[in-house]
Amino acid sequence: MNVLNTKFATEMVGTIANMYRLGWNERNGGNLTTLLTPSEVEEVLSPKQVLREIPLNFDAKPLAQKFFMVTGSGKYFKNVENAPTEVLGVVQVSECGKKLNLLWGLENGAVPTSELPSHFMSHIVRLQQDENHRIIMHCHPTNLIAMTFSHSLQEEEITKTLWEMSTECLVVFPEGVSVVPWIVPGTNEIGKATSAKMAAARLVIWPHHGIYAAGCSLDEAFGLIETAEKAATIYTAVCAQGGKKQTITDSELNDLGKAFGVVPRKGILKI
Ligand code: 2HA
Ligand code: ZN
Repeated sequence: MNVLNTKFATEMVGTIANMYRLGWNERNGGNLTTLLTPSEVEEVLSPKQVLREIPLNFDAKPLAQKFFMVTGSGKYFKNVENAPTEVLGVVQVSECGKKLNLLWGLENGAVPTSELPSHFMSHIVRLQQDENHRIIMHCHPTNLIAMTFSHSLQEEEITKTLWEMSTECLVVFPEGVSVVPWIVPGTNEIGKATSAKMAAARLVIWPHHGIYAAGCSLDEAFGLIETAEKAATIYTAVCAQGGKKQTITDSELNDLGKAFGVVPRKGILKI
């Protein structure tokens, strides 16, 4: 079997194509990394057949020997269906955690996403929360980014607004959204800030830039961003229509949490 026929590659290509069509990934915007199981990889690749070694400038030791499918730096999500072997790669983190062994893809000298520090540091933190964790997804959804200009960046306030904009939000992300300060992308610094927030929430907003999501599956990470961006889109329309005349009350949001068996992030609902 060929890598491109595997379930993980097919799902990755399909998800990336959907992200592009939703307008979340203009040009080379956004990146996606998926933790693969050894059996998924070893069905189609030999970890001994290393095509290239790629140095890392941060410590990925907690991920030593783990396999990932990653998007390439500077690659366009738009092109994933036509050029999957250039846009995507399969890598294994070396034993020492200081380099990657490229096993497949990233053709023509491509390297993994410039946001690898944020991805790998977030994978490390999410695996501590949930052993089934698999996905880190980053993209640039328009209305969420717009809200980082027009709305308070305080986590409790932006979470509350998103919860109010659509009944499903509190059920989908009861832990709310976290926000990091504006930091230069691609740096270890933004990686540290993002992963620190990932301890408590699967959604982390990068003001004036985009959003990060974590999940145990591509559907979970995609669904988190899709739901938050839908709420942000409703917020945009509500503002354009002149603002709220009524809303879902805190006590109704609390009832919602109880009905669906989720615990809303503390300090947001005043009940
Ligand atoms: O270039 O989205 O954050 C890809 C990005 C950087
Ligand atoms: Zn970005």
